Amino acid sequence: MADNTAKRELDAAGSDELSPEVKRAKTEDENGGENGKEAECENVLSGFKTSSVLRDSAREKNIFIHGKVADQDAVVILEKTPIREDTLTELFTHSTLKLVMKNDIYSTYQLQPPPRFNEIKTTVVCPATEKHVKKYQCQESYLMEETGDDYQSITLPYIQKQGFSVQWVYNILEKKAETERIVYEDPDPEVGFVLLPDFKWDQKQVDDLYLIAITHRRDIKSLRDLTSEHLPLLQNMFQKGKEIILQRYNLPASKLRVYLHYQPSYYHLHVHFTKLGYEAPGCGVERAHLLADVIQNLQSDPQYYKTRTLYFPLRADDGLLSMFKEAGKL
Ligand code: M7G
Repeated sequence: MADNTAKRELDAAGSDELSPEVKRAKTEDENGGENGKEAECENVLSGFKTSSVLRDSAREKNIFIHGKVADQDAVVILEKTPIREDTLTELFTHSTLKLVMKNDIYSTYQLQPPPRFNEIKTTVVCPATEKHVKKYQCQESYLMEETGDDYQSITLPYIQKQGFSVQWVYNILEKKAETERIVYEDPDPEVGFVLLPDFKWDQKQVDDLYLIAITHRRDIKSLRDLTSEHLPLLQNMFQKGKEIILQRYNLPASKLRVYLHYQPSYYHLHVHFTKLGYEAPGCGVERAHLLADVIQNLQSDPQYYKTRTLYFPLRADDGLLSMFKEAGKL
């Protein structure tokens, strides 16, 4: 059972102590966007044709589907959302109960709630590339070992040619998309960043809080590019990110897991802020590097990430894995 602080509804963020930036973000949220005020839109999925199920999980209550939307390849992710404590009274009052079985003191029911409690978080990638389809497919993975030289000779040329587009990141930085979702921005071109909800988070409860901080600098692809030159940037993101999350979501730093992925999917430096206790996809030790450790490592060795052997998982059909194989590294 999660703690009470985490269970607090996001409206609790209405504290008067909010900084001007955070207040601005909250006001914008109130005008549209979160907490059930989403605007209705055309149902782009009404003609969706399923080609295959890439992955599904009864435990996680989600399904990843590959298909077509108006002849374009698409990946659709459907995910049942958590049940919120603050909706329980309404849920119990307004639902219909159907008895499934009763035995002594035990009974099970099908509870049929009003439609608003039945929302399914839906993510659509369209047009989806083959790389997107592979990203979401259930696959065996392998732990790779990459020296600094391997990065230069194998990984770097590969990601320069084959990486996912980071257009969505530039759209955020240039205020062409998700503008109303921005929680905080430090506009400084050197140490500044934009903090906003990751699209994996529906923002209905802090239990699965997930924000990303995206740097304004566009010349840092990943952990591998970091040197002590970037310490002011990393410290600024860490410090301000923690402060804003405390003010807005009432979560102290001791409740946060703040990390970078290596390898990331998108090669534009960003930091993941997730709630400790929430098993966010990709938060395992083989992929997540705590920002606190990254900062300390760079303080003790300015070239730490240029020279260290780094380990990370790759899926069986990842093109990068083939490159490592061809180079006799697997
Ligand atoms: P990553 O470590 O590069 O890759 O993180 P991962 O997706 O394999 O973890 C990128 C993060 O950005 C992920 O947590 C994504 O869920 C998130 N993300 C990706 N896209 C395309 C978007 C987007 O369009 N908007 C937002 N807000 N988040 C996104």
